[in-house]
Amino acid sequence: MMLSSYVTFLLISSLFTIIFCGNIEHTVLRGVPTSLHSKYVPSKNFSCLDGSSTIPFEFVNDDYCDCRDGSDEPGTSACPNGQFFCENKGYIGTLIPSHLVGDGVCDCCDGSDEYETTIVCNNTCFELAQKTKAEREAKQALHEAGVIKKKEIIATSVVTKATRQTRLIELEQDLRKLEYELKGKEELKQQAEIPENEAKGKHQKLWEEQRAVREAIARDNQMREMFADLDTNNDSLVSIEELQKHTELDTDHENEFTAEEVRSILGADSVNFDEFNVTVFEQISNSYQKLPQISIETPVNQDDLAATTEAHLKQEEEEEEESAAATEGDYEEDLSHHEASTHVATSLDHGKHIHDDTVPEYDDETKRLIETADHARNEYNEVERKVHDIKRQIDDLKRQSDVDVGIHGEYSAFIDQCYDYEEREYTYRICMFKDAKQIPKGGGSEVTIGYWDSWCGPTDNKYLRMKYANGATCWNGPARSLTVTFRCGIEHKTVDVREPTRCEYAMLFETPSACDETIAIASVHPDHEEF
Ligand SMILES: *[C@@H]1O[C@H](CO)[C@@H](O)[C@H](O)[C@H]1NC(C)=O
Ligand SMILES: *[C@@H]1O[C@H](CO)[C@@H](O)[C@H](O)[C@H]1NC(C)=O
Ligand SMILES: *[C@@H]1O[C@H](CO)[C@@H](O)[C@H](O)[C@H]1NC(C)=O
Ligand SMILES: *[C@@H]1O[C@H](CO)[C@@H](O)[C@H](O)[C@H]1NC(C)=O
Ligand SMILES: [Ca+2]
Ligand SMILES: [Ca+2]
Ligand SMILES: [Ca+2]
Repeated sequence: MMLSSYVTFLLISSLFTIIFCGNIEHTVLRGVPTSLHSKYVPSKNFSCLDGSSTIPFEFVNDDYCDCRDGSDEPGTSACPNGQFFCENKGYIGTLIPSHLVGDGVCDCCDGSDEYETTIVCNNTCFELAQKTKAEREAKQALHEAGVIKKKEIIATSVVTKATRQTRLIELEQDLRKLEYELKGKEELKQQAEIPENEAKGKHQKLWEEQRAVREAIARDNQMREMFADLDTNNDSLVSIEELQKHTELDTDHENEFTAEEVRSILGADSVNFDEFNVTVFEQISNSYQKLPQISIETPVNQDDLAATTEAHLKQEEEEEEESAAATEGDYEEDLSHHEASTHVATSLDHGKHIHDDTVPEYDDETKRLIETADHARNEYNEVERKVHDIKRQIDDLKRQSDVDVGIHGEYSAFIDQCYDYEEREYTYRICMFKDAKQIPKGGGSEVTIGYWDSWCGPTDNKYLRMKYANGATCWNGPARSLTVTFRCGIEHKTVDVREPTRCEYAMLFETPSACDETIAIASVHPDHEEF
């Protein structure tokens, strides 16, 4: 582990700066990096590399720590902070902490850290070099193949972008035309609707007037009949005694229907026809019930009365149904009409049709006007639908061209694409530049783990990562979010999903779009073949 991390460090930082010399056999210079040989001159006193002190050269590598920075003991483990240089001939020279020198474990691939121990280290530098080379070549091959695909994506992106632009211009022209057409259609619609509304209004008003007349007549008939019924002694007056028989008019059902209560309805001891019409009828018409004929002469017990009334009502309902069936051809049957009529029928026969609310059929002229207006409306709606459709297309195109698909459009293949990743418990679905979801495999509701937010790679490689934020809130926690990291691959595919911190998901995604031209080109660079 230690070795490989140093290898990496040196690969990155000083691949070209390390000069390899073939024959450093001076044990005094053991562990000294080649680049620092000029500082270690046996004929001179040694100055610690940090300048803290100067010591005789014999103190270098004498297994006693003299310099604060450990620079006098590169070849021993005397200084805790010393650094030993493995020459690693055939591979890459590396620095290791000097406490690893002579610890019985081979840390340098050339075994030079164990020169004093009895351990014989196998020199693995050659194999390491082979392995590293193979790995690097594989990586280069991958990037090479990926870059070919990436270039195709970029080429397609250029074409798509141009097509999109052309289409956008076309659509915007179409939209202007259609909006102009729509304006015309709207005017036509309004023009057609004016006479239509007038005719409909006229028709409605006429019908309402007729209905009002019909209702007034019905009311008068009811009222007249009720007065005649009530005036049992035919003296053209309704007296307290006459009304008192109608106990159904008693509003508080606790006590009897007293003379006082009846007087308060009549407003006097008796009322004539006109007074009845103006002051009494409205008060009692809803509750009033005709007394059965026998009840006038002989008092009857309550049960009989109830039974008679019930039979009477039933008969009325039946009659009502018959009459409704009979009028079906003239009026559209509807529920409210039927209910209203039945209700009225409980008070008086003549009330049957006063709440009939069905508007009669329009006359031919009105029908023609409605037809014309309908036609104008349909034409308007048709154009309006087209306008909506074009606007939606324009929005889609604009949305697509607004997406940041990389400097050269290398991520353009992601537009409107979704990718699934199957895991044991969940399917993770990422819809690029839109959202990411976690879908339970055993059923249950899917959870949005983030909505497209931004590219969030480091400043020198912004397109390395993307962020999906503001997902569904965790129970008792923050909103879910997802970071996608891209790496070079031949296909677009998710290769790993994790939740390293609660509610913060991490996805690793392979795509040719992330392949690197410089790595691909490096394979033909001869300098890299040597160590
Ligand atoms: C080394 O340093 C000592 C005293 O610190 C001095 O006497 C000696 O001359 C120096 N030797 C060299 C080679 O400079
Ligand atoms: C060196 O390699 C041989 C066989 O290849 C192995 O038996 C031996 O243990 C190795 N020595 C060390 C120190 O790893
Ligand atoms: C009142 O007149 C009606 C018919 O007009 C009649 O049937 C009834 O018997 C008369 N009642 C009395 C009490 O005269
Ligand atoms: C009853 O009174 C109304 C006014 O409230 C009136 O229009 C109607 O003609 C009167 N009916 C009779 C039959 O007098
Ligand atoms: Ca020393
Ligand atoms: Ca060691
Ligand atoms: Ca009377």
